[in-house]
Amino acid sequence: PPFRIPVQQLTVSKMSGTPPPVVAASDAEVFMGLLNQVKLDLAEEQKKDVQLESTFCRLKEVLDYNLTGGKKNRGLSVIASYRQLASPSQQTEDNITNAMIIGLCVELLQASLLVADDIMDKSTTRRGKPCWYKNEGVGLFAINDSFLLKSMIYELLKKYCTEKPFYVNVLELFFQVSYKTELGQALDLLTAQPNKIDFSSFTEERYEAIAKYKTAFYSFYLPIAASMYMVGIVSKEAHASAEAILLEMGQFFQIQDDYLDCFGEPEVTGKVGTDIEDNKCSWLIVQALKMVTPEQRTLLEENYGCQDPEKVACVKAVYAELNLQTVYQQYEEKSYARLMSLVDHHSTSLPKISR
Ligand code: DMA
Ligand code: MG
Ligand code: MG
Ligand code: MG
Repeated sequence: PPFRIPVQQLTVSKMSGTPPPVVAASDAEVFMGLLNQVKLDLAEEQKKDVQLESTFCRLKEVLDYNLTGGKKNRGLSVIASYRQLASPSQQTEDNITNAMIIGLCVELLQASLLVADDIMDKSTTRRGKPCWYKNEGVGLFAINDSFLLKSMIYELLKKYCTEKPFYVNVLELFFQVSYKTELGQALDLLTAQPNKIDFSSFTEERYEAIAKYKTAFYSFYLPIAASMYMVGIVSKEAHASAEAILLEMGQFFQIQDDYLDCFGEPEVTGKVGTDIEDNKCSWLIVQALKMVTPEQRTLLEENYGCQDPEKVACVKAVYAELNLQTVYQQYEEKSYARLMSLVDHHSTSLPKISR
């Protein structure tokens, strides 16, 4: 059959309208069960060197704190897309478990990135709890915890997947995608230097590059590409085709994230926004700069990128004057429709894949 981009697990959804179809509720449970398995593996590991006992205990805490409470969209995407891509003979329990392990690896990458991102963004809450580094006795210790979370990916892959034909492809995928994300985070930070308001760098092109590298590769391309490799789809064309549309979804997702940073409710998003304070090249400021009067631009220049809540309120007041919420809603409608038509287009035009 022609290779169809697995549409079911797409995690982009409009903020209005019906939610996207979800994966089986039991997947999330099995997923958490796997996390327990990983902790048991660590307990085994720990026996090999008594000196590391306290380190492994702590690592289990790091895992518990940072792998729970999220939506797990990225990890569950691996499992859902595996189910759609695998042939009936590939749908064995062993293979599905493998997909879950890779899904857990994607969640580990996400956890590692978020722990570091929250330090760099000076955020306070994540998934409705204090950011990991904000916890008593953690602080900059969290930097090493982020490294450990990432190393866990490779430990897991080694332990459960070395013998699999997809091992090297999936390994390289994680390396490549991590590198792209780190480049994206670097660009995000370079474009948001503290105490240096320079709106001339806040262009659409810069915005798109930041969103693509820091978010789209790891959140959208990675989960689907991993399951493509697992079922044996290795052709460059098939991956390029999937990548094109998945990166666009990633962009949509980051624009929504930027919108929610300012207009979302922390009770719903689980995090308090920091983009205005952090001088970020957010979608909102890029749109605002396209519409402002010279007076409004001056106001933004004087108030953007400061911790002072009054200054933040002043930026938000300019956003309100510019009706940015409506601008966003219009973008969302247009972009959602475009994505759905892209899915239609790509899912029928892709070449047949011989497995
Ligand atoms: C997130 O960008 C990107 C990565 C790689 C974690 P962000 O700082 O806007 O994310 P969040 O709003 O979740 O802090
Ligand atoms: Mg952040
Ligand atoms: Mg960030
Ligand atoms: Mg954000």
